[in-house]
Amino acid sequence: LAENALAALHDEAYDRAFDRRDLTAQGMIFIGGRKAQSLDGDWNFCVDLLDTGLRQKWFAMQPGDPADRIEPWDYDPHMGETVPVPSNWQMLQDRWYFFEGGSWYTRPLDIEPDPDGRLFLRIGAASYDCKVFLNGEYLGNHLGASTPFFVELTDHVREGRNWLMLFVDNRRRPDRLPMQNTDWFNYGGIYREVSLYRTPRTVIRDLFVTLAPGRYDLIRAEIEVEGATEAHLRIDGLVDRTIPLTDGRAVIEIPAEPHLWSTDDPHLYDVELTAGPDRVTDRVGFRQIERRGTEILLNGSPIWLRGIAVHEDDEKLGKLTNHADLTRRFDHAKALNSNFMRLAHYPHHEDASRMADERGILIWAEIPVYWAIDFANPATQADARNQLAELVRRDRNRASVVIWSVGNENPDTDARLDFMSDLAALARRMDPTRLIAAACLINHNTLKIEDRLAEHLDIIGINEYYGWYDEDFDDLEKIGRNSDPDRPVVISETGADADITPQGPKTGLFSEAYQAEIYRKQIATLSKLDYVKGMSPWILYDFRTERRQGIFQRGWNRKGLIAADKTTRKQAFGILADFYARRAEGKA
Ligand code: GCB
Repeated sequence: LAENALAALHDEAYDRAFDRRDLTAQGMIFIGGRKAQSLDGDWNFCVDLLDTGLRQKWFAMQPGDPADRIEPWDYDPHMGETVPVPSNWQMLQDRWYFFEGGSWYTRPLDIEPDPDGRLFLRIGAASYDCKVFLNGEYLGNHLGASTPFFVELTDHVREGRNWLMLFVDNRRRPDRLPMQNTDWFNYGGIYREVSLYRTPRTVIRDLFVTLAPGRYDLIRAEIEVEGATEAHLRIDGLVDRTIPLTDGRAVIEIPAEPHLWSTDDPHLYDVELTAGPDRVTDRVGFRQIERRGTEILLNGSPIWLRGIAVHEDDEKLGKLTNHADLTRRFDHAKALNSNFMRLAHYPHHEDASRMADERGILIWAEIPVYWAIDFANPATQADARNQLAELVRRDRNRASVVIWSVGNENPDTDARLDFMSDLAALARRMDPTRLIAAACLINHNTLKIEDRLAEHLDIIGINEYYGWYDEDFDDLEKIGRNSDPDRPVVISETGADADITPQGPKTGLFSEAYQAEIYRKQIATLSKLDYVKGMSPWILYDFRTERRQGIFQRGWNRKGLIAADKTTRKQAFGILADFYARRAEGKA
């Protein structure tokens, strides 16, 4: 072992052996209504900055009594320190706060035999690169910090005790999404639920139900089943029909006039699909979201998006999401008189869009194509495409999700245009029923909204910080006048930091009063622009970020309307809430 390990230290091919990138959207199964066995709880844990575990093959170590060993082990995966899953290691121990690297999670898995069934492991999210091992066997590798992935264990488990090991690596790299440079905290670890699903041999892989584009009398269903020639679709009081499958697939349109889902009346239907012995369910709303010229239409009527941006971030929990945190978030959005939320800058927990479905809040969902990522790198592109595909497949039954966003503030190069227009096309192919957006660019020389990507989008997102990074507020008025976009603009970000702790200033930059003033001026200027069809100011809560170490920031971006305690509202909260109340009544 020692010799192998030494040789491996000099063998790059050895590292590449673990770079299969094969846990992708293709391996997804539909999980709605399935019974899951939770694998959450304590897992054995060890940080491994030097990747010793891969080279010493920790994943192949057999559990046993240390006293019986003939050589020393640097780590014992089967005993020792444990951490709770889900969690971010940064939130567990001070000494792990800035740790970026690989770490090992191990737990036993006791399996009862089921010759007629299949077994799938689902990992809700692991940041960023996750390699999966079972009983020493390498089963594959997933990239991307915020989307779920599946590993079929059927042919790999043995009866009785198995050992599951995950190597999770959050190192920032130039070819990742985002790359090294970002403005949110690089949380690591397995931070969403891990579950086991037992299915029959026949497996429903996918079910996408929606209104057919442009129609209110036609439901469109896309179905993918492995091992069946027909499936039966039921939608409460609307549809009850057996659908033939060709090669396990069907795309079908069925006459039906559903009661529409809207922000005022978020009506959901029970949906059930059976295929042989397999069965899944979902709760689905039906609505149209379209754009016409510079208008955004919800169920045919113009709508103005009264939004707020949010990160997945918490003082104590890190990137972990739970029901209480989501409930508070949506309560705050309602208190702002919002009808719209931007889930920045990566796919949030799936429960966020589920709650949005129930509470009637429209959602902008996005992938972390953020700033100057490695647009010319085909591996980066494959990673982005896969994250988009995983997000779309996970959430495309959510009526609340009206926008897929393919990027944020990316430099206008040819490589970026190819990369992002390809993502826009992929999103449209996978889902012809939603609008495509990105946070686009302003030409600061001509003072005009100008971005070659815009023609590939339905909505031009604009992040602008006039009064903050761009001091000359008059420029915003000029940009407003100089621009003449042919499609709707949503101000996807605007704002200013306010440190309301006792250390914070009382006036000027970083004061609460200054932030409030910026909101007043932004609202006054933006509400005069006809083509601006909504905004999602930056941001609901202060959030943790390594890049902000100024005296008023101290490790936090303080542009929140609410402080990091998620309780204390800053003045700007009320200003935005008043504006949205007037907007909602058609008075602003
Ligand atoms: C932006 C970015 C966002 C940052 C924000 C800021 O334009 O999109 O991720 O956090 O500005 O506060 O600078």
